[in-house]
Amino acid sequence: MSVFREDFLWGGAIAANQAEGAWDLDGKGPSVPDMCTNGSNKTPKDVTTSIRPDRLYPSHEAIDFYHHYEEDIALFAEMGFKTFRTSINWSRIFPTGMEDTPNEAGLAFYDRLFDCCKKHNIEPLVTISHYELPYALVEKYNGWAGRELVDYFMNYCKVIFERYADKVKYWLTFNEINTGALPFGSLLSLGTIRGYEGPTTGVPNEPQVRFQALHHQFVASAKAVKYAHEHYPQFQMGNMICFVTSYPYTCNPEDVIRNQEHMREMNWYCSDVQVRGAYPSYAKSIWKRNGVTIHMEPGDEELLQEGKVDFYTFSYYMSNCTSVDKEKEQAGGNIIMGAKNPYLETSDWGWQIDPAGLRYTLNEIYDRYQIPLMVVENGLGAYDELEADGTIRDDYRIDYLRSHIAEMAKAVEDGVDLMGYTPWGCIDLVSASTGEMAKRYGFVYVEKYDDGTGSLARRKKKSFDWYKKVIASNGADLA
Ligand code: BGP
Repeated sequence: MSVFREDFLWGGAIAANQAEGAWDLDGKGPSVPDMCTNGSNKTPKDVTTSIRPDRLYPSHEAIDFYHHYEEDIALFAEMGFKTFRTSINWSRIFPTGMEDTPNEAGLAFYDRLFDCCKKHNIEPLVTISHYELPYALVEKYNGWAGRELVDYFMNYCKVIFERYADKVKYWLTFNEINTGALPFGSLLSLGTIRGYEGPTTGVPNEPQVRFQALHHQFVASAKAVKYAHEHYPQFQMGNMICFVTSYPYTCNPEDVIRNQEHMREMNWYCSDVQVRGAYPSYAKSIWKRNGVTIHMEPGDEELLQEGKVDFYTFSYYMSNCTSVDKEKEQAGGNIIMGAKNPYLETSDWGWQIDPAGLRYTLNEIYDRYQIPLMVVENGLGAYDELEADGTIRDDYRIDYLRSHIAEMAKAVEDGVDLMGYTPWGCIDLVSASTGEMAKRYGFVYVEKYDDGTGSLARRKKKSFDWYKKVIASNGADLA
């Protein structure tokens, strides 16, 4: 018996810059990820201020989804996808972000893509900005540090809302907006890297700039939500948080307090603004800790209140622990490190695998906000082996997904209103953190390798048929 809603949105997720390729085709301008070279599990990517002919830039071809989307969407349809999460590449629509008129060829691509989804009865779920700021906005304004970006973002939103009003109903404003509260966010999320060239681990980390830039994103998100509600009542507008649940390492009250601070700064700060429409009471203590003063313009507070999202979405890969003991062994993780949890195993990339943490997280979020939730990223980045007979036996991925879906079911039984589930990288794509192809998440394997070679051929992995069965049984059959 399925515990999930009858209209549960099963699907998968990708982002334009990690999949499309065609980085300079049909009028597209360069975006921040187009300036990032490849890295690895051990070596960080570099970001350059111009394109170097001797370097490899994985987003430039990626998996060439731009030319393979029909084949790929057909594969998703075969698995029974009800929804497909992707993003629109801002610099395909406005190559520098600052033009008066949009690039028709870019708009036409997404017409074809959404029409193709429709043909297969797949509902698009569109991230408006997924780690792909036009690079010209970095050069001119230091990315979101410039308040001007609010207006440029609105120009972009108005154009895509109007163009795709009949094709897209579900929208997310900014991918993992809360990464802007962390040093990592300076690069992909905020683009506050003007003039910087070097390893992505060394991008400028100025809390004053980050938190102010994040304020601009809050205002932009609220404006977009407000505008959508006023003009397109059929739209459902969501936020998107990189949720990294953290547990106190011990029951020492000092650990518990430190963990609470960490949970607020990492996970709650941004969604409190986007869901409740105002900065939370503890925001002042975060600003103080970071030595930050936020400059607000008249009307900002009203705007935040008027632009509250309709549903809450988040990525969940792993969990962490917080300890006041600086000597505690550390574990790696998505965007942020933490103390190593002795009860959990880790992925090949050191991320701590915690399915029960997803149930806990869903309950925590729903208790706080009581609006529908959706898990829009989850999955296992792993090394896959393409065997001589062409099969990829990814049982480890099936185990990961099975245990997370089972915990989602428990959360639904706990009372959480869960709308859908789109595991990350339903087709192999470029890793956001390392630029690798070897870190694979997909149900569909892509013959593309870290050195940029590969036929780009698509192959079904073992998990493909497994996920198809999960969807067909509305999550009841996880065997
Ligand atoms: C999230 C991003 C994605 C994605 C995913 C997996 O933080 O929203 O864009 O890539 O993490 O991370 P990675 O690609 O580094 O394995």
